[in-house]
Amino acid sequence: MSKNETPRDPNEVLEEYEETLDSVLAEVESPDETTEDDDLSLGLPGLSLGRRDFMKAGVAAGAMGSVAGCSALTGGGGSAGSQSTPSGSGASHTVEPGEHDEYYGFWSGGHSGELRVVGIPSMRELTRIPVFNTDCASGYGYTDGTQEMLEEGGGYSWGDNHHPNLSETDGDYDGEYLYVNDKANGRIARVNLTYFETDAITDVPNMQAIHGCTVLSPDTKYVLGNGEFRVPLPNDGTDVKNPDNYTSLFVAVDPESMETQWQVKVDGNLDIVDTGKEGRWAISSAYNSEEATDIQGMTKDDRDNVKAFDIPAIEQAVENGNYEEVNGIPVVDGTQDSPLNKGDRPIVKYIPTPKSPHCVEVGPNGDYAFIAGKLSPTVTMLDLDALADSSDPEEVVAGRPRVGLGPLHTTFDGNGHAYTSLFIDSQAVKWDIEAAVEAEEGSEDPIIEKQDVHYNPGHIQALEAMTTDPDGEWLVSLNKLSKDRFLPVGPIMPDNDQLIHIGQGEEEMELVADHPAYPEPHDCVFAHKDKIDAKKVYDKDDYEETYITEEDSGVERTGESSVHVKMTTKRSEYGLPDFTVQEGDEVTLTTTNIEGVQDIIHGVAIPEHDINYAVAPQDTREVTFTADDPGVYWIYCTFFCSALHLEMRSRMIVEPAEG
Ligand code: RUQ
Ligand code: CUA
Repeated sequence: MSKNETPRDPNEVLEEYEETLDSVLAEVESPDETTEDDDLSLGLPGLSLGRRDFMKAGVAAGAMGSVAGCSALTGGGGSAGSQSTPSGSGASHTVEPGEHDEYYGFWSGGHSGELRVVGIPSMRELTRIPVFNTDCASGYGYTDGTQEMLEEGGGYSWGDNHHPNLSETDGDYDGEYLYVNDKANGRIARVNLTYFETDAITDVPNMQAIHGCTVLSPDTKYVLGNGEFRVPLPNDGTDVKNPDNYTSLFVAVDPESMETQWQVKVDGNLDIVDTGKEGRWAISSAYNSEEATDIQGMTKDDRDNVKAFDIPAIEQAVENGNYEEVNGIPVVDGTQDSPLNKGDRPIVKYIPTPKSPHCVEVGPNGDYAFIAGKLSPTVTMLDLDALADSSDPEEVVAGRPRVGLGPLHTTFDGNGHAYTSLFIDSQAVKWDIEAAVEAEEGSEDPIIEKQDVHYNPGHIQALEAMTTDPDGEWLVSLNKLSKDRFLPVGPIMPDNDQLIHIGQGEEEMELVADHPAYPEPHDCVFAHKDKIDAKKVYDKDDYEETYITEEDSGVERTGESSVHVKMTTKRSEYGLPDFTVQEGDEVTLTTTNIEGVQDIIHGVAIPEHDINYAVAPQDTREVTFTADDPGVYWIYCTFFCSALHLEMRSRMIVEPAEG
C-alpha cells in the first residue's frame, strides 16, 4: 500500500483473502472431483459446515496465524471420519531421574537461528546450539572467532534454519557433523558434533532462500540445497522487472571445505530435497511451474514439475566445461530447454506431479521418493530405479494413494509403513507402502490408521527414518499451532511437538506427550546415542588459538594503542587479579580455562563493554574491544563454578589518557 492511500477496512481485506484462498483451495480436496456437493460435515453440534469451509479455516489458520472464529473450527483436530486411536499400549516415554535418553534429537529452530538438542523419548531439551544467531550464554557471536565466522558468513544477525541433516558414512550417521540451511539468507552452516558447535557458515552466491537441504547419501559427498526464490542471475539490479528471467538454483557444497562447488538452474521454484541411497539422484519438489509472482498464478496449474537431479551427469557437465560462471561459481543450465537435457542422459528430469507438491522423502531402502501433494490429497511415489530409464510419469510413478487433506511430509518405521502429516486435517496418517504400489491411483485402501495431532502438522519424523535402517518406536509430529494445548502465554504461542508411540509399526499409534516449542521448529533428525561422541573437555590441539598457561598470564603492549592481555581461569580465580590499560587501547583478551574437569566452565563478563562468554575446560577464547572509558571494571565469572564463585573476579583498570 502506498502511503497516501486510505487504509482499507480490515474486514474487507480479510474477505478478499478468503476469496483468494477459496480459489486456491477449489481443487485441493481432489484434482478430479468437485467439492461443491461434498456433504462431509464436521459433525460439530450447531455447526453445519461443508468440508471446504473447514479446509479453508485450517489453511487460513495456518497461513495467517489466528483468524477470528477459526480456532473453533480447527480446534477439534481432524475432520469427520478421523480415526484417532485411544491410548492402549501404555508406552512410556518417561526417563527416570539420572537416566539418559536413548536418542539425540536435533531440532531446527527456524527464525530463532539456533538449533536445539532434545532427548528422545523424554523430549527434554538438553541444549541449544547457536548457528545464525548470537548467544550471550555461550558467547557465540561475542568472541573473536565466532564473530569473524558470522561476519564472513554474510554478516547477518539472524537466519532461518529448517532442515538439519547428519553426515553419513555408508548410509548411516557417522556422528561427525550436522548441516543446516538458512532460508533467509541463502546459507548453509555446519555444526561440529564433537563439541556441538557451529564451525562453518557458507554464504552461497547467486541464491536466495536456500530451503530444502540435505546431504548426498550414502557418504555425504555434497551438502545440497534448493534455492526457493527465483531471482535474476546475477541478482545485481539488471533485469529486475521481468520475472521470466528469474531463476531458481540447486547447489552442491563441499562438506569439508564448505565451498560452493556448482549450481544448476531450473524452471519453477524449488522446495524440498532428498537423495536416493546410491549417490545418483537428488529429488526436489517444486511449485510454481507457472513462474508467476502472485498466489493465484502460482497455483493455476494442476501439476508442477518435480526435479530429479542426476548428480554424476551434472558433475560430467561441469567437467566438460558446459557451464557459465556467475560470481565465480559454475552454473549449469538444467532448464527444460537446455541442450544438456536433450541428450540420452539429461542432467535434470522433470516429472509432472500434483499439485504444488511440498515434501520429498526417500524411503529407507531407496526404492521410492515420496512426494506429498500439499494442494492435492495424495502422496506420489517415484520409482528411483525406473527413473534411470524414463521420466515419463506413467513409468516412474509407482503409486499414488489418497491420504488426506494437506499432506506435507512423510516418514518411515522401516517395517513397510509410511506416516504422512496432514496439515489441513491435523492428522498423522499411517499407510502401507507396498499396498499403495498395488492399489489404484487415488485409492484410500493403503491407509491403516489416522491419529489426530494438535494442530496443523508440518514435518513428521520417526527415529532414524532417513537412514537405510530406521528404528521405528517413536515418532514426532511437529505441529505449527498449539492453540488450546498449553497455559496461555500471550499472543505468540509455542508450537507443539507431539511424541507418538508407533512401536515397530505393528502397534497402533499412540499420542503420549505434548511439548511446547519456542518459534519455530520445522524439522528434526534423530540419532541413536551410540552414534554421537560428544567430548566433555576440549582438546587444545583441535583449536588454533594459543593455549595460555598460568605463567603466560600478563599484559603485553603490542602497539601504541593496543595491548594483549592473557589470563587463565580456574576455580575460583583468574590468572590476573587485576590489569591496567590506557584509555583508547584496543584490548585483546585471551582466556584459557586450565581446568581438566568436566562441567567446570568459567565465564568472562566485562561490565559496560558488552562482553560475556564462556570458557569450557581446556578451551581458549579471545575477545577484542576498545577500552574507551576510564574507570574500574570488575570482570566476573558468570558460571556458578564453586563455593567461591562470587569471589571469582579480576579488575580492569582503564587509566585516563594523558593531557
Ligand atoms: S518445510 S512444513 Cu521448511 Cu521443511 Cu515442510
Ligand atoms: Cu568461575 Cu564462577
